[in-house]
Amino acid sequence: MLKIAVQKSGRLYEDSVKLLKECGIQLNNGHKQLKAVAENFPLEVYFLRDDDIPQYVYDGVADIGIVGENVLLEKAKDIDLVFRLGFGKCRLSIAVPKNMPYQTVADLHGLKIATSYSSILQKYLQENKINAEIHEISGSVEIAPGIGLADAICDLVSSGSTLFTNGLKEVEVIVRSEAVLCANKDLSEENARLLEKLLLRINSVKTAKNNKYIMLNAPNSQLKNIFSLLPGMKSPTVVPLAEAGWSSVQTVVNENDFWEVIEKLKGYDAEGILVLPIEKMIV
Ligand code: PRT
Ligand code: ZN
Repeated sequence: MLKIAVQKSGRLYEDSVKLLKECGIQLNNGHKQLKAVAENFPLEVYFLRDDDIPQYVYDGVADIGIVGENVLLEKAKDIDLVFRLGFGKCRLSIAVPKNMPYQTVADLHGLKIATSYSSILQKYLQENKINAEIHEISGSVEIAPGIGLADAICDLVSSGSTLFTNGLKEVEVIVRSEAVLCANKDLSEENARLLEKLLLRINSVKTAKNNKYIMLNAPNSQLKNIFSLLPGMKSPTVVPLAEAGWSSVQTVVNENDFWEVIEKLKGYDAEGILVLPIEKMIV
């Protein structure tokens, strides 16, 4: 039985549970309980505070966990980062009052910086040879300069609106973070095998999200040009249409290239282009 720790409530809870669901794993009860058991996969889910997850995984109380990379770095436990999950994206940044002149990192010399990430910040200051005072607080870091508790802050930022409403500007990005799957270094053979199985499912869910299935009609004279745009998984599927000289082409296109490919396809007389989401993709 594989044991996974996920956040009990907060920003990562919903996406973590959704990911398990998309992997075909059904849980028998919600996060109101400490523990849930999957009905159709040998998996037990523990709902915990995110800050505790690296320690639980390190101790082997949980075999794997889903946590922000920022927490993983701050706690610095000897556990493996197995997979970047693509949600919970944010950055850990230094911000100063917006009217403070700031040019380079050297301007942080002698400042008092409030943060909940003292270990990451200390490392960053050392690497940049900055002599600044770290003031550790556990929450509401963004109000520290306004109430005279600190000169600057080091906190998580996503949209930047919290900094803006508190009269602060972001001046240095220390790390970029997203939710990650982490794992104990000493998994039993059985659990390592279960983790492989789970990873195959996570991979297929993620790959599917990054790709779209395209169907289109095109004159046969343009097929060569169209194929050069569509790498597909191996090669596109081509089916002749009832109308002579025309074919239906079906293939998979990466989300990043999507609009560019569509524009070029139209240039090659493609018609009736249909775009469908893919639920799972096993490559
Ligand atoms: O109760 P528990 O201890 O489990 O939760 P928590 O309150 O410590 O964490 P939570 O739920 O706030 O965040 C969990 C994880 O989400 C973090 O560790 C990050 O990996 C990730 N994440 C992504 C964020 C943000 N985006 C984020 N914007 N965590 C916090 N914030 C906060 C930030 O601290 C600041 O107060 O949101 C505010 C800034 O947001 P913007 O959009 O105004 O820039
Ligand atoms: Zn927390």
